[in-house]
Formats: sequence, C-alpha cells, structure tokens
Amino acid sequence: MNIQKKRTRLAYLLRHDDKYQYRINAWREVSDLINNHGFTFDMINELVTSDSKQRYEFSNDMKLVRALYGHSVNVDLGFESAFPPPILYHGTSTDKLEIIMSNGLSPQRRIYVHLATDTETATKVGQRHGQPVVLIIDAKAMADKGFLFYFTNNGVWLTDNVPPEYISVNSYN
Ligand code: HQG
Repeated sequence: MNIQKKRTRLAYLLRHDDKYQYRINAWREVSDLINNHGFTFDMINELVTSDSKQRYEFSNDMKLVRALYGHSVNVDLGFESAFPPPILYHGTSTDKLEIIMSNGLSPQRRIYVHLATDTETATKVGQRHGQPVVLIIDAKAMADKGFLFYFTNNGVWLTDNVPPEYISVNSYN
C-alpha cells in the first residue's frame, strides 16, 4: 500500500466500516488494524501524528485509535456539548444551495452536520463538491434555542441539523 492508499484505508476503517463493532466512543483497537488490515504500528502512528487536519487520536495507552469527526457509522463520540462561536461556516457547492436554503442542512451520509470556524476552511470543504459557496450559520441563535454543538478539538464543530432560518449565504462568495 502506498501512503495515499493507507490514508484512505485508515479513514474508512475509523469512520465508515459498518462491519466492525466499534468500541465505545468510536475507538478501534490498534491491534486489529495491525493483525487484520495490513498496518504496522509505525504506519498508524505516522498517519495519526502527521495528519494535516488532525483527524485522528490515540487513547492515552496507545491501544486504541479513533477519528474525531466524519463518521458515517452510528457511533457516539462522547463529546460534551459546548457553546459555539456566534458564527460558524459551512462550505457546500452552488448546486445544493436551493435545496439547503429550503430544507436546511442535514448530515446526509454522515452522523453530524460539519461546520468550520473560518471561511477559508469552509471554501475548501465546498470545493470537494463542486463550485464552492460558503454559508453563514447563526450558531449563537441556534444555541440560544437549545440546539447542541460538539467541538472535536481540531476546529470542526458538529451539530445534528441546521434549519434554514439560521442560514445565510456569504455575500463575499
Ligand atoms: C450537503 C471533510 C442536500 C452538504 C470536510 C455537503 C468536513 C445537503 C454534502 C467533513 C443537505 C455532504 C464533512 C440537504 C447538507 N440537501 N445536500 N438538506 N444538507 N447537504 O462530505 O460537510 O477531509 O458528508 O452541504 O473537511 O462536505 O474528510 O459533508 O455538501 O469537515 O477529514 O451534503 O469531511 O473532512 O457532504 O464534509 P459530506 P461535508 P475530511
């Protein structure tokens, strides 16, 4: 496996593997990745510590590893809800704008809607889908209404859904 294949495989194994029974809070045994999926400890360590977006973390004893966001399998990450910054951003593609402004944001294939703290990050997220557009999310108003937010420690905020009344289109798009 070359490094890019390993990176993709690790993301799958830690976020999307519906055949695996994840441990509580989405942890997976490092030994399982070594014994059953062709990784060495050094490979996993390298992929976790050098990850550009700090997507993963080890447990304190280094026996378990997990993704901090991005899951499609139904795992409880065990994060405490937290009060978000007043404004968060969501990057998407222009072809989805109409449906999002009418139905709001929902997680689609993932467990949570993913939100960014800055427009640059949101633009990059949107570019993955096509012509990017950045949406401004009134996170303060949502939190005031009781919507829960979770911070993943690496700049990504998660929430269950965002109704359309809390979304506006960034006029600098
Ligand atoms: C859109 C990456 C139709 C949503 C990124 C998005 C992120 C709707 C797409 C993380 C909709 C889902 C997640 C609705 C939302 N109708 N489309 N009602 N509500 N959508 O990939 O947020 O590099 O599952 O706008 O950086 O793009 O993998 O979510 O376009 O942090 O670590 O449905 O994944 O991180 O796409 O990305 P995704 P996302 P990594």
